[in-house]
Amino acid sequence: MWAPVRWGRGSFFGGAGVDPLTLLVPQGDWGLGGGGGWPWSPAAPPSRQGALSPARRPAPRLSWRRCRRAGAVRGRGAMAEGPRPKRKREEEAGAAPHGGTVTAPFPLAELRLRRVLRESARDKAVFLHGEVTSPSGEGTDAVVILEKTPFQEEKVSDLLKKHTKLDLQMRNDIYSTYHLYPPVELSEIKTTVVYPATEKHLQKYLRQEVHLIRETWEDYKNITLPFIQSQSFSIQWVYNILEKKAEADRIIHENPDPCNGFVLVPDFKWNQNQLDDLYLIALIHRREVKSLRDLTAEHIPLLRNILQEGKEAVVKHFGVPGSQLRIYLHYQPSYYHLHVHFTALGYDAPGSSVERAHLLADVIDNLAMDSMYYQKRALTFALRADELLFKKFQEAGRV
Ligand code: M7G
Repeated sequence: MWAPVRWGRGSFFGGAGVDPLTLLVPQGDWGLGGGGGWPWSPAAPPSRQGALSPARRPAPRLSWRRCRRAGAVRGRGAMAEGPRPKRKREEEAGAAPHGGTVTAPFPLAELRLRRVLRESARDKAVFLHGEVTSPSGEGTDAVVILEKTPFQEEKVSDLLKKHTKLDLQMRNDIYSTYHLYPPVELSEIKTTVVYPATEKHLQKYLRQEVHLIRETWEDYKNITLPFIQSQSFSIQWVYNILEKKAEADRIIHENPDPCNGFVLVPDFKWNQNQLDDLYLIALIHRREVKSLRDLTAEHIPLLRNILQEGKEAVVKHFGVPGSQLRIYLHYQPSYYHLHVHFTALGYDAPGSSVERAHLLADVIDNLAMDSMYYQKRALTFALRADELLFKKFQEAGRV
């Protein structure tokens, strides 16, 4: 049975620490390597190797709040911060949900399918809007993402030998195609659940017409910043990682410095079974930096640490050299707590296109040339037609 647990207001799992793939995969190997095999390392799963246990991790001596004060004396760098979002104030005041441990899996069988939000033949993924029908969750929206995972080289021979059925579809001369039915342990479907899902989550996954926006610094201050402060996704899941309330055993690397430190963890999108779609995120310890727009030269040491230490950690844990990594920030991000994406160069990761991804090395160079670079230049990004931010740009006559 599953317990009626609040998994966070508007956040993915909101710190529940639940492993979403325990929902469908009996081995529960999402992100944990259990039974997954680690072909690039004969020893323990790389995600665990060398990861500092909370006990071994030196306690930060300074608070991230002191970074904010240090930043605040730098004039415009502080201005870029703006007033604190309402939600953030509520979370700090203890109003936000966090921390609780969810022990039971999500009740997938009790989900009533409302609609298919999006489906992608190329990515072999489908995004569903469902409603939990069990008495305790009656009428609560959920987003469920089902995604076929890449093949794992070391399991391919098992697939050939242990398939349960092979049905001929067609044959023509030397060519033939079949339906192969693999055994359950070789037919994993990566499943991601957002529950309870907000309207904003539903919008995020709904296929929509998109438009390019060219945002000046004035637009940012007058349109985007007020919007972020009133609307953005909860970032409780980020605080849970930073405070080791969730995903603590998945940490690949940590620099505990409250001003220039960060935590590197496997991204939600990566099941860690194969390197082809390697995806990690670095979450900074300090809390007042929302996005690229807030960055000034003051943040260069932090960004350099992420670039340098992140690359070292990835080569150490996964054997992937820095020259095969795409390391970048999103603008606009979905979550306004600065984070950096690390993806395999050969992987066409969602969000790595020119209208969204900003290479970290370029960001550092830009800031070194001009501390106010990101408070001066216009930035381009795509918005879906039904997004509130798009409507705000429309109302302001900027689209
Ligand atoms: P983003 O650029 O803010 O937005 O990136 P995007 O999701 O539109 O790309 C946030 C990144 O954090 C994404 O790559 C997410 O897959 C990842 N992410 C989101 N959540 C809620 C979690 C989580 O709970 N744990 C981990 N490890 N990654 C997450």
